[in-house]
Amino acid sequence: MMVINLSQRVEYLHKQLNAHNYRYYVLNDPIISDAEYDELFHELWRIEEKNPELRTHDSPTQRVGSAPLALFASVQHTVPMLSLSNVFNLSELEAFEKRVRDRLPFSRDKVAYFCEPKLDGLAISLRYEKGVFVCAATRGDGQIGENVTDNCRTIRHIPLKLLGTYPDIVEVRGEVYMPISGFKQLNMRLEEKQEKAFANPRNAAAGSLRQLDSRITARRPLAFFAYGFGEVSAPCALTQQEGLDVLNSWGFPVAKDVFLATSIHACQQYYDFLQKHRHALDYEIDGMVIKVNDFALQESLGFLSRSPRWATAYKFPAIEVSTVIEGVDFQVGRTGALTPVARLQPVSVGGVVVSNATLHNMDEIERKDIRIGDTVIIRRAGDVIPEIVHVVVEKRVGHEEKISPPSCCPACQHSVERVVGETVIRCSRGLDCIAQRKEMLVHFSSRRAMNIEGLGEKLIYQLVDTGLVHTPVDLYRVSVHQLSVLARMGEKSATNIIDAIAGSRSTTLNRFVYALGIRDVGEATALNLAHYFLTLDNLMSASMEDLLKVNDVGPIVAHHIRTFFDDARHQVLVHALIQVGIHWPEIFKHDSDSHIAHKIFVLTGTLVSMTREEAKEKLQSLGAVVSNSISKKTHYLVAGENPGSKIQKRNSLV
Ligand code: 3BD
Repeated sequence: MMVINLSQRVEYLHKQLNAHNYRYYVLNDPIISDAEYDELFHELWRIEEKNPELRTHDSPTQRVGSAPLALFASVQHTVPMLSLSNVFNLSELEAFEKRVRDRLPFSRDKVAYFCEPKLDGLAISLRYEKGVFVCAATRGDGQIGENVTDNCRTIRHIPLKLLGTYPDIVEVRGEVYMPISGFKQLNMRLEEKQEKAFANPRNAAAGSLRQLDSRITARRPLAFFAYGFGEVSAPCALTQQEGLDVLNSWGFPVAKDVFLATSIHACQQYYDFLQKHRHALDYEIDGMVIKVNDFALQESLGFLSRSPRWATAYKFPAIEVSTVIEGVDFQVGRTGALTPVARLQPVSVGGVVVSNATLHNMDEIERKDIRIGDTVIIRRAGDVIPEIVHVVVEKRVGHEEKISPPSCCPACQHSVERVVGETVIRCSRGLDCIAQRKEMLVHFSSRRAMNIEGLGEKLIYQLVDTGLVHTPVDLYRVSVHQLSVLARMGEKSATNIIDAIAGSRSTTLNRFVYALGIRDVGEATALNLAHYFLTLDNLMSASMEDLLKVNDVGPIVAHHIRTFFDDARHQVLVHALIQVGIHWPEIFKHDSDSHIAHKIFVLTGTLVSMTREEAKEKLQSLGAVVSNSISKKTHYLVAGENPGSKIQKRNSLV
């Protein structure tokens, strides 16, 4: 019975290696030498070489990466990955706390806040089924991310098998980052090989994680720390503090520099402390995350759009440096607005080379008295576009030039207009301006509009520049051959994009209205318009009076909608789009005694005949409200396969 002995030995080696891994990477306190570890590792390796049937995905030997992928698959997060609101000073922090208190169902003397350093890495979700690591996904847009399982398997800080006791399904949320020491070594290595170094640890972490070849990821010094839960098949903790202890007991590193504050002023003190000591840490932090500690209170606070009301990021002040303005360009946006952008002498701001800064509009230029040739202080906060804080007037030598508003559109040379009372300068040629056409197409194809996957900004610019595409209608006439020649891409990739364009014909009225890019008509307004008017014809022929009856539509938005549909070019465009086959399901008038109108639905699990997003759109078209989280107000819970924790929650509510 040789095989049974071997598999017992394999099991023993797994346990030993996992335990030593945990002591080394999580506790930072190894109890055996590297050589002893290597010996165990190689014993396992040799057994697996000779007996490949004993090599499992969660084996400690499977951390070296595997053959490159063609592309990352998408993963839909069963529980969305949220965003965090920001505060920048004590008074904003106090306002956050006031909102928390005002919303709590009963007044409390004390709300405890859990403070964590905010690591500057990449948010990620790790899924474990029966304790075995099965999937890792990037945050993406919070709903859909990329499958980076192979890459994450190479990160030693991520357990392949959970320790202790755990529910059948757990998703662990955390941040993949690169320690500063590892980042410096990596850059030295890259420079020796005359390869391009990374600007900062965050970029290095992103560049290393998003490698199609996970063998490259395996050689990068990535690390991980856990800060929360996604889908769980059973509740795991009652507070954030307890949650981190649980995560740690399963084998995850968690931040050590945390603090349980019993007042917002204690939060402020800890923030000051972190800011003072941030340079002593081996990882970059860009602020502190503050979370209401009690999970039950979190639950009752809920969310505001995509951010929890129970947490916020208290950001450190942005980095400021000085540079010189070499010139000003005007960029044309989708609605024709010309935005001045300063061309800067390139300068490194916190490791990132900056050569542009937005100037917002002419009023901003006048208010700050910004001139070409001026020395200015610029600021970059997180990932946002750098801004000019102020001019260093003492550095003026007298040759600085005032910036004059453009008299014509830089893209189409047509004259521009500035409406009295508005600060924005516009090119009013709409679809006849090449720049606006490009931006309209980018918006039209975007994920939340017609959702044409693979048709990005660069490709759209190429299609317009070569004259192949003028309006969205032309997209539906491009052939695989044209696309593959133009973009020098393979037949397969071109076919995928053409298929995506063709598939976008089947949509919803609200997506279509949003995709048209009417000024100030965002997703929410488009949905309200669709629900109110039910058909495109009704919307197109609606009077100002009718439009004003729609939820959230005021005189300005109503005017933009009317102006848009009064434009003969837009009427031609809309009809041509219907002609090429764009269609959507009919929306039924929701009479008030319909079963579905105004009812609150929550969807969970895998549905059989459609995706959750499709089901959501269908329900919305019938007048239902679809919510992400279940509460006492929920009318219907639609549960597919593997429904997860929402079912239990429901059972606890009925
Ligand atoms: C950290 C959301 C909540 C669970 C939502 C409260 C926004 C990045 O150290 N907690 C942390 C850290 C990030 C977090 C939450 N706790 N969300 C947290 C976070 N200690 N970095 N984030 N994220 C993660 C994000 N990422 C990319 C684009 C937009 N938002």
